[in-house]
Amino acid sequence: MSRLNQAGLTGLPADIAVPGYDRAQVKTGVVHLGIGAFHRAHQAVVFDDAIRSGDPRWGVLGASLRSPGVRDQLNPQDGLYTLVVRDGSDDHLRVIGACAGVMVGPDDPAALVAAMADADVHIITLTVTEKGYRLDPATGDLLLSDADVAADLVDIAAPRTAPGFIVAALQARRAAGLKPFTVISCDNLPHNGKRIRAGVIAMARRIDPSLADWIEAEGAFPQTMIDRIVPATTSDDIVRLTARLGVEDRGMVKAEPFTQWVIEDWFAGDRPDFASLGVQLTDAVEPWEDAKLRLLNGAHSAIAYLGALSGYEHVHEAVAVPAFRAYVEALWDEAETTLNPPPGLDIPAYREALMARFSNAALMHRTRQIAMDGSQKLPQRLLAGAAERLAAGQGIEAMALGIAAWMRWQSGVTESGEAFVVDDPLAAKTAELLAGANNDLARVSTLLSLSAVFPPALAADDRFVAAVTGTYLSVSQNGAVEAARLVAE
Ligand code: CS2
Repeated sequence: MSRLNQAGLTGLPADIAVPGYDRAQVKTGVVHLGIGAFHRAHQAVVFDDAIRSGDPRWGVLGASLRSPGVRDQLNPQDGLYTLVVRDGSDDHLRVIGACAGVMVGPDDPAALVAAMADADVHIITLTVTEKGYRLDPATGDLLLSDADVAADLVDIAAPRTAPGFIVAALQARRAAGLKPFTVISCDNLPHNGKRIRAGVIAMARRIDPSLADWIEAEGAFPQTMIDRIVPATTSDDIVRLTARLGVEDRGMVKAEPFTQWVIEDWFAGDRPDFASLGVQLTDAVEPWEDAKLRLLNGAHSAIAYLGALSGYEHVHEAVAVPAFRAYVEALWDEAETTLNPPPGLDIPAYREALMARFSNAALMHRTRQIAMDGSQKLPQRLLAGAAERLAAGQGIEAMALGIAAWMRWQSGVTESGEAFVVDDPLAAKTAELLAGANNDLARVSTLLSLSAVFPPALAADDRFVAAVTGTYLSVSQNGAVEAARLVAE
């Protein structure tokens, strides 16, 4: 089966949108670190829109910092891939042309640094997942104990980490008399811009203090809120698309219709006319970010653990269970009181839209995909809101159930007894802690000692401990569905 590529674009069925511009004229203005499905279905589409609207400066060079998988999907396809938007009726297909190709960091780190230091590059976007920032999730400090961070500090010319690549490229730009690029973090981290900035400056300071000063003074690290549900592509998705395209597209991504990008209005140099591309520019991203992390992502994580434990493979199946649906509403009732909604965000309408998004059966979003890396997600999705509610003297039963479900997930066995691999950077640590605990109370208490996840003050709060322990016992004794029903009633 031949692959999607530039030469074959004209042979695609007429109902498929293709790049209507001359790709040979497109310059690389963006380097994206961590080119997974989310970038391809979200930011790259905005850059593709920018190019379509007549500004060819915004081509994207993708980079993978770990494996060559995406390079092997996209480079044989001249960087082209299909965005499949699924709303439950017909699939809407569009071939995205913004991506010039993919480089793999570990193959030739210096080449990627050189590409990032190119004068045409104005923006670095990143989706390297929470753990890719190499920051302690609880304190936000650069993880000096991380072997790759240590290696970057010894040899920044051949970086391994995302902050390392940014520092190396900024060093090269400064030496060449260029301005810094704008670094736009697109991960679901609170204060994502501040975090990557802190990591980059902390690393730069250890390498060359004057470089750190320059980055502090001239760099721009806007905070962002990004939103689009992009489930991992399955082989079935590719087979279905092949039948539509007549060629195989191994780089395809599937997504829901909804998409949103809010960016803090802070840039070091050129950028596309974001406002005309549907991107919201604002001075205050935080209220948007909190609303999204605590409503969408908080419910996603809670429902992922509860659903996956009780055998629901996909999000839409889990939220169709009345107890889970009512529980999500109860969780939102709690989370809502911790928010300071920005003008333009109508929380009841947002909640209603979210439930409809979760119910999108065409997406087939796996609960186990969302369950990944929970130790990195819990703090911003559930713990921060719980701490704020406790400080205000409010109850946290629904939030506690989400946290307890994460704890129960660390056991690596579902309610029906199926064993699974806990996919989390702290999995070895949680397994070690749990091995020393022989009853539910001991399990909760040992997991609460994980200071990289639970801020010590919260873990020591009797109300927090009581709520998490109570809901954990309920999940363990009643099962996830009944535990959710009890919390929601
Ligand atoms: C999900 C997110 O996998 C997860 O943790 O909660 O990827 C979610 O789909 C996106 O943040 C939606 O914008």
